Amino acid sequence: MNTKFLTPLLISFFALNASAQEAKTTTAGFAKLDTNKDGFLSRAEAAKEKGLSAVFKEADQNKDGKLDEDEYLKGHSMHQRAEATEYAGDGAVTTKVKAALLAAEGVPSTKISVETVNGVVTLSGSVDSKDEIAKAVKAAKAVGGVKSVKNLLKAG
Ligand SMILES: [Ca+2]
Ligand SMILES: [Ca+2]
Repeated sequence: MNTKFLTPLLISFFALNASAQEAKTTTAGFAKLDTNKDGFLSRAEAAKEKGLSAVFKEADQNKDGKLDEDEYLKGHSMHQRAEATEYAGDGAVTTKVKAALLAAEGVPSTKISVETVNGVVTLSGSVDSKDEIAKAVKAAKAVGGVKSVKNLLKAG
């Protein structure tokens, strides 16, 4: 057999197979949410997928108050994207807070752990004095994108 002709055939076969597989997985997500099997997702059905409710109205393009499969796929990628953006935001805030602590005078930045969830920064760890805690909190609060600072730092 001439492999020169067989190889591209095989490649296209696998490519087709892979995309069919992907479509099947997303459709399975829709089928799982559509508990009454009417081919649409009501608000209550959509609520079972985390983040989908928030984009429901936007995803419901024909404004019939329910999502068909295409609308679901659109909504699904919308909230996936929104979550990814939010996550990057928190990561950036953590980086900026760490830099601010490092730059702040009288703050033992290496002893402080920084965590950010939806813009809320949590500082934890043990430092030497209450003065250091106050300075660390002040420096963190001054960082852009920080909604509030939760202080779990201990002195002693
Ligand atoms: Ca349904
Ligand atoms: Ca709709």
